[in-house]
This record gives sequence, C-alpha cells and structure tokens, in this order.
Amino acid sequence: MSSIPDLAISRRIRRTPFTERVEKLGVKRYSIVNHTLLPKAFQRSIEDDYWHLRKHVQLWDVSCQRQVEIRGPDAAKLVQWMTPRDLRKAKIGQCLYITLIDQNAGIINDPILLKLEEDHFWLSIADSDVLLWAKGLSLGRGLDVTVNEPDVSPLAVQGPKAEILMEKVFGPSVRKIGFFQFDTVDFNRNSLKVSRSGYSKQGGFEIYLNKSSLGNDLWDTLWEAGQEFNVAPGYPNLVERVEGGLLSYGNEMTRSNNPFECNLDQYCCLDGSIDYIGREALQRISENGPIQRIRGVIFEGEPAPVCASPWPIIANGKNVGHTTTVVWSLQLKANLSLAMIESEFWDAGQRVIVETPDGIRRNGTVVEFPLSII
Ligand code: THG
Repeated sequence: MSSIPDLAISRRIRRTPFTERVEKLGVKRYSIVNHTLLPKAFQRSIEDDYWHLRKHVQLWDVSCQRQVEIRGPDAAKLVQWMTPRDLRKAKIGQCLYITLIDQNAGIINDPILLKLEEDHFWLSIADSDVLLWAKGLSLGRGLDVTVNEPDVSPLAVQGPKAEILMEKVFGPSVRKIGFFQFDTVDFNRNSLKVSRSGYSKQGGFEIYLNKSSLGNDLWDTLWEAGQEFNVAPGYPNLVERVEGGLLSYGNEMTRSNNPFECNLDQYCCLDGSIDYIGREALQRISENGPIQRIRGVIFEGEPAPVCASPWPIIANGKNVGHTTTVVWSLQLKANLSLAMIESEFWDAGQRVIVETPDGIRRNGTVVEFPLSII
C-alpha cells in the first residue's frame, strides 16, 4: 500500500476562522470543499469519533458550507427560478433543503436555503460554484439583485448534548428553535444566526459566524463550556451519514443526475404552477419515470478497502449500477454502500454482486432508501 500523498496548500485553498483552533487540537486530515479546508480526521479513529458523536457533542468546522447571498427586489424570483421546490409558502426564519437544477434537470447543488427576509436569502451550499451560476443567471435575466459570498462561516454543534451546550452558552431561547428553523442569538454583542440543522442524524445546531475575527472566541467559548459535556472536535462523519442516508453532492449526485434519481421527488413541484429552470425536462423525466435511483446495498466480506471511485454492481451477469459511497457500518457490522441502481433491480431484497477493487466479488442485497437501520 502506498501512503497518502500530502496536499500542497496555497492561498487558493482557503483557511477558515476556526482553522487555528482545529490545528491546535491536532487535525490530521483535510478535505477541500468549495475551495475551503474541511477537517476529516483528528487524533482518534473515525470509529471512536462516530461513537462519540452518537453519545456526546462535537464542534465541526463546516465553514466550507459557504453562503451565497441573494438580496434585492428580485431575490425571491431568482431563488425560485433556480429550484424546483415550491417556495411560495416559505417563511422568514425557515431553512429549506432544496436542489438547484440546470435546463436538463441536472443537479447543480443541493443547498439549505435560509429565508432571512422577503428579499434576502442565503444558499448554504454543497461543493460546487453556485456563486458564479447565480451571478450569471441574474445578469442574463437582468434581475435587480446582488449576489455575494458574505463573511459567514458555519460552525456545527452536533450530537445529543448539543442542546444543553448551546443553552449554556446562548441561553434558553435556543431550545425553542425548531428543526430546520433559525433564530438570532447574541455573542459578544454581535448577532448571529443559529439554525437547528446539520449534516448528521444526531441532532444539533449550526452557528453562522458573521465576523471571521470572532472565530477563536466563538470556538473557545463553546470548547470551555463544553468540557463538562465531553465536547470533542469532529467533522461530518462518513459512517454516520451513510447509515443515516444523508446524500453528498459530488458523491451520490452530480450534474448528470436528476432529483428523482436521488429520491428527492418530494422537493419537486411538477404541476406547472411555478416557473423554474429545467421544469420541462423534469416533467418529461417524471412522466417516463427515472431509469435509476439511489438505494442502499449491504454486502458481505471483510471491510472493503477505502476507495473513492465507483465499483460495479452486477445482477443477472450484467452491470446494473455502481456504488457511490461505501463504508463499514458500525451498526450492521457489514459493508454498507449507497449505490445508483437501474430500475429493474432497485427493489429491496434484490440480490447483487459488488465488485470491490481488490478483485473480490461480494454478494450483496439491495435495501430501501432511506435506510431504516437507525
Ligand atoms: N448544513 C448547512 N449547509 C449545508 C449542509 C448542512 N450545505 C451543504 C450540505 N450540508 C447540503 N446537503 C444536505 C443534505 C441533507 C440535509 C442537510 C443538508 C438534511 N436532510 C434531512 C434528512 O434528509 O433527513 C432533512 C431534510 C428536510 O427535512 O428537509 O439535514 O448540513 N447549513
């Protein structure tokens, strides 16, 4: 086995308001999302971090979830034009999981939308350059909006003890924030948005730090207050998110997938009552039905090697799909994959073979999505 090569870091790879602190705590590995560092390992094993996340509370530097701010008289019109989700009933203070699609219904991104005011939105984005897409659309359509990336860096507080830690730092009002809603809290005489959301199924909050210079203070305050709750540094945990069925842009979906293929049907308005990019394409796909969908596949054998490329999935002697993300499930004690599978073979219970890169063909079974294992 060759060792993992180092990454050459330049100014093009952006540090965050929390990088100093995560480095002090011994961050061991980074990924890069939206041209920004994302911690992916600290001193403990990913397994230990998984169990810790399910029991205690973690601070995650998810500054790479950049905000694309859309503001001005035509802001609501632009945001609705970018997504098939019906936003007519969206309320100020609400977070909405949405897809952005192109004219072929290919997925551009799957952000969380925060509605700050009637004419003011943040798209809290996954890994693709939404800022340029939104700027291009606004210029092309002559819309009266500004599109910016503000100085906003989310810090996620995740795990079952997130609520008690947040209450200790920001007061009891945070308890009233409902799932996928946000409110404003005070920190050092600054007002910060806080949402009840995050890229795990363990519950928690995201704090949208709007002044980079306060990064160390915010981290230290949560860190010190969190000592009695066994706080630890963390990161979006691959095993936990696959078990929980959370999708990842660039892995389960790319621009060559449409929302149905990713089981995002419930976020698509198809009755023709709203106008958005890709509507005709999406309606056409809906009429014929998608040809493939994301499913789970559980397969046997030793933990599959860590490898980010897709592996073939075989049934009846032919290729019927591919893996998108594979983990060793700590709950199932088995290999668990999210996988894109053709329609004839996507029913739960379908027997398949997964061809792992060590050349071994492993027997597997398709399971429904969302996976009902947690
Ligand atoms: N938080 C914030 N921004 C983000 C993410 C985040 N941007 C990038 C990425 N994550 C966006 N992708 C997702 C995918 C799933 C969820 C959140 C962001 C999620 N889904 C819930 C589920 O599937 O159970 C609930 C969805 C719903 O009820 O609408 O939480 O994590 N700020």
